[in-house]
Amino acid sequence: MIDSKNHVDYNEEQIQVLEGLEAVRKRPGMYIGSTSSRGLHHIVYEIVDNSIDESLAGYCDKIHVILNKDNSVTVYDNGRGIPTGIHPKLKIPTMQVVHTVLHAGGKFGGDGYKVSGGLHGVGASVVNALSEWMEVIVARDGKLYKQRYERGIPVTGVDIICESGIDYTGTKTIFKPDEEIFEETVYDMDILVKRFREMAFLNKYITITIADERQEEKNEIVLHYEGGISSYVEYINKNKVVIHPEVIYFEAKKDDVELEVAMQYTDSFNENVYSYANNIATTEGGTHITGFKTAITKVVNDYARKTNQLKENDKNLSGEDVREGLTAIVCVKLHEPQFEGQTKTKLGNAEIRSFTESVVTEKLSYILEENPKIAKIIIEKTLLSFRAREAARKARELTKRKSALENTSLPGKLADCSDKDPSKCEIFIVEGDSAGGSAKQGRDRRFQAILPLWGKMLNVEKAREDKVYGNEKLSPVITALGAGFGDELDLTKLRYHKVIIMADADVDGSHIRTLLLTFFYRYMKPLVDNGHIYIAQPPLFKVKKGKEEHYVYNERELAKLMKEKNWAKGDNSISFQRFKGLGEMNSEQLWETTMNPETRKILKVDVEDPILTDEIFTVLMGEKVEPRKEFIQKYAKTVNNLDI
Ligand code: 28F
Repeated sequence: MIDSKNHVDYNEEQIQVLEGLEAVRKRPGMYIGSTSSRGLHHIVYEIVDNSIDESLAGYCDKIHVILNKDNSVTVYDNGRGIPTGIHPKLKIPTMQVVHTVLHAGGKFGGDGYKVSGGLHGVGASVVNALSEWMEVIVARDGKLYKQRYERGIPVTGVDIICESGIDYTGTKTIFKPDEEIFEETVYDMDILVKRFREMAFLNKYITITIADERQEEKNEIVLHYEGGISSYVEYINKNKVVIHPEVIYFEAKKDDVELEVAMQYTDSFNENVYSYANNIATTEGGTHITGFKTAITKVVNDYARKTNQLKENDKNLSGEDVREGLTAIVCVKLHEPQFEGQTKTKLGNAEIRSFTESVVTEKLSYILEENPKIAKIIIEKTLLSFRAREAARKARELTKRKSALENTSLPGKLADCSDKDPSKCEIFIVEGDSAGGSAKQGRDRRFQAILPLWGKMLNVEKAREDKVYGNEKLSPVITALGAGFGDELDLTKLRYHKVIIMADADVDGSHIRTLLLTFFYRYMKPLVDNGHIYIAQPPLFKVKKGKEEHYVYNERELAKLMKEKNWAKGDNSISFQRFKGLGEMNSEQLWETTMNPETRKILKVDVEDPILTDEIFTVLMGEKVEPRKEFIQKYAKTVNNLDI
């Protein structure tokens, strides 16, 4: 309320609103995870999630997202439109409540499924607080209402900007992320398309249109998959070799819980099972996944025994055998989901386990009975895996017995470090003896171990576990790390908490690096998930002018250095030494540029998007040549030293 002397005195509610916004702007990371690019994209998801909630309630099937020239974003839907009436408790329009009171977005008490973003629905008010400005336009009751906010604070009322003749309903939100908050304010279209494609797969009745209007030529993508999660499985398998043509799909609803499952086997050796609860990716799994895995293992074993493909005295197929090569999406929708785990992405509701287990048991048994051809293919695949696993176990026993006999506990080539506390130790896996040599000289032997790689490498993407045992390049790595691999992996036995891949910056170096990453990702994934894998960044150039010398790690840094020093490329008092391989550096150089923790650059390998990562390994390392060629041709223009 503003009195005559233009003095604004706030009532209790308004003070609460201001304190809320203040808190958000002071610690934005608490609400949206980070203010980096990830946070910038997260606030779009928050707004779109409100439209998705409206769709889950059954009132919206079209959502538009537009990236505007001024880096603002427009989102609009054809839902009912946010109510504009005065909120009974807060005595201000509901539309204003939703955008200014923290956590007021809890739309549906009883009847709907609250779909909330990764941080579980911080809602539109947080986005508003972190936006330089936001405008919301609601079409409802035949009228158009509009309110404008600046950094979360209303600068207009909820004004009627069109009195009548509005024959549609919906909500439109336009907002401009605040440059005072976000380090990065330029949107990446690919990131948004990937996320909204996932949303369209998970919500088959929705059409999400996303348009990039920041350039002259407009770029619009329409995302709609009436096949829902079956289309999602087909999309994930598009570069794989599937072993039965149709996706197995079933759904069930009991009381207020909905379950949907889509699954299809491929000839690959890895498992791709993804799960969601109310559209939130449950990356840590939970009761729905437990129920699903228990059920499919039981159903496949029962079917294999019933059809006599598993003999009386054969051991049971393990869960890993049954899931080898399986791509599956398990989705549940429920009221009051309990999210647990480190990143709050593990479903905790106990009743969901038995519900999922009984539905999957009943439905999958029926499908195998009705489709004996598909059933036979699946059973054969799991038996193959079972036998290979048995062979791997025997190979493992043999290796253990052999090493016990010859007590070659650590590979000969390993130059170990003296400290025995794994949390302080790091191991450099180095390609080539010359680099290995100078690395051994250059290192700090208290906490740095060196393992030079030699022999023929194995592309594990196309090999099973038993092949890994015999491989002369990989087994020294497995032995040196000490934590085993595959089902046997035990991180408590890991001897170094930093595993640093140090390979040349050339094509051969990147090939060995990719093969190692494929091995770690496919057979030691917890090592990647727990942030133990790093990539050393050797310098690309040494630039010398008189006494001054600098190491730069890529072309961009070189250009930056030349600009900062105001040096001209033509100036022949400057010498450039391009490092082809690690071996070219002496141990001293290798130590200020690549190994010394104080001055080196190492890249931690982390998997942000498991589906995309799986696709990249499948395309780059898998059986099919065509998708690899397409991938390389698509990205070739951005990579300068590529030979196809
Ligand atoms: C571009 C972003 O925010 N769409 C939304 C609705 C619809 C309702 C609603 C939203 C009332 C008090 C909770 C309408 N009619 N798109 C959007 N569409 N919020 S947000 O209600 C808010 C509730 O707080 C809506 C009847 N019930 C709900």
